[in-house]
Amino acid sequence: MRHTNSARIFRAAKKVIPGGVNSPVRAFGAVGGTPPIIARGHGARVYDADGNEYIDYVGSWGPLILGHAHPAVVSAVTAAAKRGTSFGAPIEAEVRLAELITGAYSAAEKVRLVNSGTEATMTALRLARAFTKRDVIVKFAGCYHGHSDCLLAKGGSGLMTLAIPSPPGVPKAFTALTAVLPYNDLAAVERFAKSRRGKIAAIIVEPVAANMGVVPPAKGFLEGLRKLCDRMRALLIFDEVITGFRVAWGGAAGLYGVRPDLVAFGKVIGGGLPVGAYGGRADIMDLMAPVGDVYQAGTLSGNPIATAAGIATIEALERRGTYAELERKGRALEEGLREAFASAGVPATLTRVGSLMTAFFAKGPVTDYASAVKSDTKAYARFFHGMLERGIYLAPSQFEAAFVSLAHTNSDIEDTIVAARETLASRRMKGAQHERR
Ligand code: KE4
Repeated sequence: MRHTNSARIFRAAKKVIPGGVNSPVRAFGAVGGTPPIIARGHGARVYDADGNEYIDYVGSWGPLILGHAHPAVVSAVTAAAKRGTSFGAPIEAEVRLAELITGAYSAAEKVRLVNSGTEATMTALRLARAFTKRDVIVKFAGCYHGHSDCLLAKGGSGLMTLAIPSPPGVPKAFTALTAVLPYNDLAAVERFAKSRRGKIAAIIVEPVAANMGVVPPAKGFLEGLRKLCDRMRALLIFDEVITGFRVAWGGAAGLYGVRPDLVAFGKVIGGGLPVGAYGGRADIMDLMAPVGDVYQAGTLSGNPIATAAGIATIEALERRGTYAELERKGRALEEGLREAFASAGVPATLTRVGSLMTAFFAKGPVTDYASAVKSDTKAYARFFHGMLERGIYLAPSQFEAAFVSLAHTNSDIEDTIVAARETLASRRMKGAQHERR
């Protein structure tokens, strides 16, 4: 594969953008090498500036559940743009998108649209603190809820990828109010709750963790958090920025039958355009200005273009059989990869919920941050590049998810498994095993 144009463009990027990227995980820091500059996408594929073609499992980190440049999304966005891109005034499309979200997700009696998952989780926490009149929040090591100050403590995603424990610039006073506990460890949460009686405003959790790689909730974990929040009169916040409309029509709340008090959305609800949302019980949401006094605002919140993309995406997902298809494709990829790792004798733990999955280079089981970080990230990096050379674009980090879309075909999945078999048998991986001994 030629990468001349990507190399040239990336050199230019680094002169004017820190690290040449507008989001750290894109820079290939964890896997090495120069990221291909993506020129276009179509369906399950992306094409780089040198014309190389890849089957894409990043999918813009989750939003592209329909695949790239889906006709319904492109025509909705084009038509909306012709009517004007933003008015800073109420429009019907934002009502329609809010109705689609509240119609699918019963715990969201009301929602407010914002422009990113970070804004959604940041505001949900502010709301929880205002509603409970308490300050302490609980999050879980390896979970990532965006880059707002009080949520950056021991986060996942790029913080894990780049091994940034608690980033500079965040006052200790801020993270001092954030307790970080082990994911899937209910006893640890109960112990902490006992020590902070009456002080905890909320527990925020990725109901399926996907920022330390995919780590499903242990049996009873989410139910236990729900009961504990009820007992201590704290709020349970589900961060469904990744899982919302991804793992089920009703999100992880619907899949596991646990009802949060507040929820954050992003990614899929914007269909590739900048949309986040927070929602929940109407009595809590009505504390938000202009009804109540809790403040959050946004120039482009609910804008016509982004809401058009979100509506087109969610309406396409409403079709019968969508999630059964995503489950079938996800299972086929998981089973094929598991067999490829086993026949190559490479220790791996595959985790999956629907179309969301990770292959950890670790014996496993992987149930939390401590077990996820045991993964052989050097081996992952070799696997990543072996797959990239064979036209398969995986997440450039062991601590992210692979996303299967409705655009991935059975032959895409089969080609991916063949590429995995070839990569795992290649000298490149042999080198990794040799190093490990
Ligand atoms: P954004 O602000 O990036 O829209 O959303 C933040 C966020 C909140 N909650 C969860 C569970 C998330 O996964 C995210 C963002 N996810 C990362 C990938 N794991 C976005 C990719 C990136 O940072 O470039």
